[in-house]
Amino acid sequence: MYSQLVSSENLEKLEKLNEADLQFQKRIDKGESIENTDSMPEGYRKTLIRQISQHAHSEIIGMQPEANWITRAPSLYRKTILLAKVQDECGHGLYLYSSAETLGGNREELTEDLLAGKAKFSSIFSYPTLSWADIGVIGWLVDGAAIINQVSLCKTSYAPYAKAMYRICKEESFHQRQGFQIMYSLCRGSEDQKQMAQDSLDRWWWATLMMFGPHDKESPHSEQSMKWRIKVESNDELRKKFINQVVPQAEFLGLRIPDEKLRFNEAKGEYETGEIDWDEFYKVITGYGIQSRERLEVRQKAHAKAAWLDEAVRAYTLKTLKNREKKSETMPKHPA
Ligand code: BYC
Repeated sequence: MYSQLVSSENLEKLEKLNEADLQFQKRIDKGESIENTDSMPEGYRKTLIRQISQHAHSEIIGMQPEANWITRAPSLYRKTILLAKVQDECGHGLYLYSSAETLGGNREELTEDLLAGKAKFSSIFSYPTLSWADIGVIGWLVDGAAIINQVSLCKTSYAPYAKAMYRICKEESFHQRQGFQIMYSLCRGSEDQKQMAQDSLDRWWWATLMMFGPHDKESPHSEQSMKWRIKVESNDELRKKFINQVVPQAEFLGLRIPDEKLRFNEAKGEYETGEIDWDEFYKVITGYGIQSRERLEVRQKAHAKAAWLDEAVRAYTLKTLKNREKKSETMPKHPA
């Protein structure tokens, strides 16, 4: 029902299966990895550039909600950890832009699309961080959800993306643990601290579940992306994994999941939940989240402020290349 609200390319049109595409599919079905030098269907390349660049944008925009708390971290110890984490997220964005570039994606154009509000970034970063506990919840739940998704993506068919995911996951697991540790401290602290942790979970729970994307039957890209093994597990499968993992963690912390319908189904060995507010999800991913506009404005300002640096790097690169050329012209030629 919602698929038509989403501006996505009609992959069926792109993918008229010819012999080369069939051979490509056979490689995928055999579990082979695809390198950037291999031939690939245009739809495969475009789908990857879309997904990888959205992922990169999410890492870069995702620095903002946490960076808001660097100056307000409750101790020097927490501040240094948070600083390192925010820098890691920037690094993740850079790995991912590089990975998109291996497919012919142009980083400047991808960035322009983000700044112009044409490209998506993860829905979760349109929500505000109102208290220190939100930093705990971001690490515990947001990074926790990201790990579930990204561990699965380590097995994606496109090798440079899988390699980036592998490196990112190692850092994400540290992020998740530091978030859980913040929550643990708050939940073992005063009544006010415990209340702050509960309030934060109440505000972030449903938004975190939305990170996995629409239900499989409403996800326009899933079927083809899974055929190509760009996605290895579906949106709903990953969401379920996440819920089964974090509900016992919340119980351990002594926190209540804000879902009256949540219950453990003994027969299936998994949790059942209430329904996500999909109207809210589509509002957020079309740019109408609480802070969607503000996140973009901050990014636009930062980009404009750093324009001089881009120019300086470009001028320096040009100068270095010219010097190298001059040097090679004056070098004595090797006798034939
Ligand atoms: N938010 O057909 P579907 C992090 C869009 S960063 C926004 O299921 P697909 C962190 C989707 O893009 C974590 N948009 O799509 C960073 C598509 O739109 P278009 C970021 C969403 O691609 C800093 C449309 O809805 N992780 O953890 O097959 C600090 C239809 O959906 C969302 C990644 O990016 C959403 N939640 O599956 C801390 C992981 N969900 O392009 C932490 C990589 C869906 O048609 N990405 N959409 O306009 C993926 O795994 C997949 O792209 C998704 C969506 C599962 C997200």
